[in-house]
Amino acid sequence: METNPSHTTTSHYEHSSYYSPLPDHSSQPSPRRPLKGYAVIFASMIFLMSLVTLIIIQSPEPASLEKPEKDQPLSTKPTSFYNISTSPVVLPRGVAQGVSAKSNPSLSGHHGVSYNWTNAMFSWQRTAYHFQPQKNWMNDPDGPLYHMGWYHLFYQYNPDSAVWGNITWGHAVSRDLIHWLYLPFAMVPDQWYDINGVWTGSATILPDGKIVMLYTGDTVDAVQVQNLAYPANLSDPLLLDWVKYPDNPVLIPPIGIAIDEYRDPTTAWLGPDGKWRVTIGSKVNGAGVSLVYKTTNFTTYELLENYLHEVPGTGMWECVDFYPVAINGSTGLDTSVNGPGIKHLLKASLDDTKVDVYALGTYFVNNDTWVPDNPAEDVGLGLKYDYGRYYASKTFYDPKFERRVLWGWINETDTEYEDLAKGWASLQTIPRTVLFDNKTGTNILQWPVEEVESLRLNSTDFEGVVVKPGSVVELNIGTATQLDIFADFEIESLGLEETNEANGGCRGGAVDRSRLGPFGLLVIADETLSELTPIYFRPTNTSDGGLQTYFCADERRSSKANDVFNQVYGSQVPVLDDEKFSMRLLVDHSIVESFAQGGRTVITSRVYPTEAIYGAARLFLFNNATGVNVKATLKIWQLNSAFIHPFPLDQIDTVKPLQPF
Ligand code: DQQ
Repeated sequence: METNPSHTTTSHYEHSSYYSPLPDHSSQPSPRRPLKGYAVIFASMIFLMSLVTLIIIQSPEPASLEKPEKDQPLSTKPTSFYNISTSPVVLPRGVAQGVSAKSNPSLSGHHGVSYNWTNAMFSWQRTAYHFQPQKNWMNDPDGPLYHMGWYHLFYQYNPDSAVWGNITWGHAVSRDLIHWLYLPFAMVPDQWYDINGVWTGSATILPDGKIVMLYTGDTVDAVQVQNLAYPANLSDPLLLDWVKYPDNPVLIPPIGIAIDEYRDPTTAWLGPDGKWRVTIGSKVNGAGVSLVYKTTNFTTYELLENYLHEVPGTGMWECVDFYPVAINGSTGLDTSVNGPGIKHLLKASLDDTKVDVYALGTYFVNNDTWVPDNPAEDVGLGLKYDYGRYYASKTFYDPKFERRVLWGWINETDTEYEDLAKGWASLQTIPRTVLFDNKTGTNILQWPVEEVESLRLNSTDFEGVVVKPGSVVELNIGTATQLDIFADFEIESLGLEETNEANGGCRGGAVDRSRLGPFGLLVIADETLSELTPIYFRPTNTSDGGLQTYFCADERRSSKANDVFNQVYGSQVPVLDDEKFSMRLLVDHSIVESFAQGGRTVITSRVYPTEAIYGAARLFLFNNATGVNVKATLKIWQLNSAFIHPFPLDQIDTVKPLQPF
């Protein structure tokens, strides 16, 4: 990590009037556009433009990111569903049916929309390149798979409403994980064993190409059971028709497991004894546990005496995922791969706190147990996939590009009354590849699939933009609602004495100043900074002379609306000695997916601005450190919208792409 001034890069701005305080805020720093062959003209233009267009709102005071009256202490409670109302008591939807809370009742306790939302505001919130259904409610991704040239995504869906209930499997297909075509529902709740909901499940591709789908059904008596389904016609690339096994359920809660704490079977993996293993999350005496079954035919199963793993105090484990990662390698691994040079990742979605937690460790196939590398960082005690609004994730192995791809559900933080008014709720993240981080050896790297780059339009470069302590600098990129942002930051010490930085971390938000931070970007901000979402680094000195860095997202001033949840999210991120502080952000209207240090720490933000929308949404750099200048280099692409529409099934006979390629 570079903590000393960098003297190697000379920015355009260092020789311009960049540091001159301007009388008003009407000008902005000019972007540097890569126009090959016009470098001289371009440089002159930049110089001239910089004289008139640079803006720096420079002040000895902290950058004005937070109005004191809006300051709220951070809660250490789960990110949602707390302090919602005292009168009347509103039970989060889903809890009564033996599953986790799904949407937010009214914050104020009354059954109506409390902020004066307009249709224009609601329309703007809908994303342009993330997957979401045309209307109504969606939650977990289910059974993602690749088959005959098509990626298939199934998802928990309510065909009737924008709140959780009547859960059905929605189905969509894509050639590239970005552009999607909606298909008819794959499975609806129509049998005694799933009449209360076709809940979450996973796909297993057998060596002969057959597809096995295991899913949880909520029975007529609200018992959680596991069911088997398979495609009616494997030679149909669209996998339109699904057959539920006539002798379902194939698994019922075993003795000692509560009937409503037994769900979400994983993709199966094959052991050296020729038997498949499946693991299912549950809870025993407050411990999150993962039961293991062996099977040869997916219709009959043997329950193993031991758990794959358990962690006391972590509560019900939903949506367990279990897969190998290569210690050295740039490709993903199919789920059954095992042997030297492989670690196994165990992920659970914690029902109590609504976070997806994981740990890396070793899988012992002789007794089907998994042991974490670091018991202090066991599942639920250490790392999260994503420190923001993110839940119920699931991976699959993509044989086309030999990669493991991770899907996650981004839920809403407004109220369900607003979701009903919008007519939709929730979306999926941009799919992310998962690799072991062999530089740190302690975490995975998540990165948007490269297909998202096909959405890139024009780009703008900024090089060596110096941001002084207490400054905000607008980045003049035009509309700032659909972006792919790469930003590197270096810090230049001003030689000030160290301050007491005992309270490191994200807790105090973007206004919590210390010598080395925070600094970063303000996204989805309006020109007057009345609404903004800082995504930032906050390094602090450690007692041994090193640095500890946090990566954070502060949503507390993201919206003027008083009926949406917003808080500060974030966690530590390793920044190695030879690394700059680097972040990549995918901005898509009300969603910001933020990746620090190549995807070591990830935060998904869900924001509902009222002013910083449409053409009023802007992008800024900020530096709220007291003792360092920050030098930022950025490349920012505008992103196109994705094509996400119903499949033209009436043209199916003539649709060429049905042929695999
Ligand atoms: N969602 C499903 C359950 C799962 C939960 C129900 C996680 O199978 O445990 O919609 O969000």
